[in-house]
Amino acid sequence: MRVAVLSGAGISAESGVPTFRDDKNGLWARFDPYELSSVQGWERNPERVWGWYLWRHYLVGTVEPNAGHRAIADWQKDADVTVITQNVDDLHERAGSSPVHHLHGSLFEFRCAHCNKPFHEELPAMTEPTIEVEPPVCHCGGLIRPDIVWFGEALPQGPWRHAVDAMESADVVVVVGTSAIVYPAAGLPEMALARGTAVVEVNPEPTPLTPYVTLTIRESASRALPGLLERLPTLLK
Ligand code: BJW
Ligand code: ZN
Repeated sequence: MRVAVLSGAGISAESGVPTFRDDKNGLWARFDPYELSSVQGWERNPERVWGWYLWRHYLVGTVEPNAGHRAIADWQKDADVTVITQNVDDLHERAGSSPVHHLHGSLFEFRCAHCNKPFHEELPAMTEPTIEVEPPVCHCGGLIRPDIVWFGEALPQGPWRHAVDAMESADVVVVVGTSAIVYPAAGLPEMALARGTAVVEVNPEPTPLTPYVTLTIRESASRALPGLLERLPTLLK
């Protein structure tokens, strides 16, 4: 059985990484996440955006993958499983999944916002959240930014191609922990459904995708994913 997994922030929530739309507690809760993750937001206040990403970069380094990430890595040992994630953390990789196709970039890669040159220098550790921090400056004078896909930016071609191929060749698509509202990623399960492929949604809450999927499992990722692959043939009968 060929399986494609599309994950979102919900799979990392139980590891302690706030989801994109539900982070009501952090220092940045009073700011609009759409502003913090857009080119306009960066241009208006790069110090605030850099502070937010530096904090999340630190935070992700302090947490561990959970049973949901580990279950998917286990599936890859026995079946043909393609992992596509919208997440910018590295928890799928740390759980043992390989390869992982990151549609929205990585919290661990940086580049110049002006000349695009990758930036490999060590970053100052932010062990306490700090609302505004000066970003490093490239040799060309441009500011260093996270290599993350912000609103209004194109997705990286390689991961996108892998994702579309996976939707076209999968026997079943498992969509886990995403609000399914950010395009073009949210269009991937739609592609599979249009081909008649079974789509299973794992999410404690309904999403705009829910009415169209083949099967909904309204549980958290860490409860639903362990053992799911073995149960799928029966569940989809
Ligand atoms: C649990 C759980 C548990 C909780 N277990 N589940 C129509 C078509 C195409 C595009 C557009 C369109 N309309 C508008 C657009 C543009 C825009 C868009 O989609 N906007 C929408 C908001 C309407 N899209 C873009 O701008 C994209 N680019 C683009 O379209 O480019 C065009 C272009 C082409 C050529 C040249 C130039 C341009 C880019 C989108 C980039 C998204 N980036 C972000 C931020 C960066 C990463 C970061 O900093 O984190 O990526 S936005 C943010 O949303 C982040 C996420 O990856 C992404 C998806 O969020 P996700 O993962 O679904 O998280 P949440 O928080 O929303 O949901 C969590 C879910 O988990 C919930 O459902 C919970 O219930 C659940 N959950 N606990 C399981 N334990
Ligand atoms: Zn530069």
